[in-house]
Amino acid sequence: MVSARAAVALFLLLCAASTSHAQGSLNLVCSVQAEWCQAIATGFQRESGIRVAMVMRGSGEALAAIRAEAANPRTDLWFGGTGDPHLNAAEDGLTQPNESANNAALHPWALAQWRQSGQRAIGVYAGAIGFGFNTEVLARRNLAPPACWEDLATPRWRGEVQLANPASSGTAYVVIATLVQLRGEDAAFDFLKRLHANVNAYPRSGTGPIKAVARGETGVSVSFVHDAVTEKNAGFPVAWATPCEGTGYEIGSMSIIRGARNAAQARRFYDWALTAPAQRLGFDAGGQLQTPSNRSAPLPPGAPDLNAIRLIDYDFARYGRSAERRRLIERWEREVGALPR
Ligand code: S7P
Repeated sequence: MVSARAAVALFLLLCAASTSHAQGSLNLVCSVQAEWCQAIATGFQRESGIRVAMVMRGSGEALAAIRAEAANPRTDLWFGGTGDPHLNAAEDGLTQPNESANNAALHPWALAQWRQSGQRAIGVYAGAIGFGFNTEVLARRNLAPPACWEDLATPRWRGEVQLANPASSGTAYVVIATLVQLRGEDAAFDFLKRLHANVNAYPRSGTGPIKAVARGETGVSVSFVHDAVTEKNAGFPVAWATPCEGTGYEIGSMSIIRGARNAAQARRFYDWALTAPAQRLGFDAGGQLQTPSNRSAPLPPGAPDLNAIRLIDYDFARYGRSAERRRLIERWEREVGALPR
């Protein structure tokens, strides 16, 4: 015979199952770190009753997957990742316009991304590019921390630098676009070729280089500086600096996929992800330190303050264009990535 307690448990389970069935489901592609992705999937599911199926992909890889399934989209919403690929997706008609009542709560830079993309992508966080370095490795090798872009191309950094591969990584594309804006295109490629001689690996994902720094496998990385602080807070001997000449930044974004099968659920997630409590989850769950786009969401403790960093006036209209991104990545592969080291 079934006990009263077991019967109640079964009843609650059936209620939960039927609620989540009634609320439907959401297929999410997530381009931030694993702990944050898990936290938004479970947090939203708990709050809405909508069943969330989530896969994680870096920004460049998420764009490629969304493009590949455009005729028959399996993904409903793309959360996070650098802003340029979201702008590419908007331009190429892979995502759809959306307007949230929560737009009113956002910083101007988040709304600039929304306007720029024809209302198809919205900013959820921001972060600046800089250098992450392993203080113990540098001390052992008697190297002073890099202060300027130009430092990294000098022979003393030979074999000590990591940067992600721009063919797969949105982070690395922000680096290239930043250098082109700071120096002009030919001078930027000349710098990237000189830097190439110092690079020991181009990992696939944007966070690969700072994780290699944390493990002491390389002295320095070109990374988002918030990721360097995350590694430091995890106990690794990591410090960071931003380049004296100025640096670029990302508007980490969110987009609803055109033809999404679960469009109503995607819009509900979109509204939720712009709220201040949802924007705390990256820090609470995974120590992530990007600047949130909701003005009421506090800057996480220890997060780099973007107002204190010399940021360039990043031209998202130009460098977020599909043809420009493709052209610069192809040029990098031809003129830099293919060179021997
Ligand atoms: O979550 C940390 C972070 O640095 O990773 C995101 C991005 O997906 C990295 O993608 P790639 O592997 O394509 O470079 C950033 O948006 C985010 O700040």
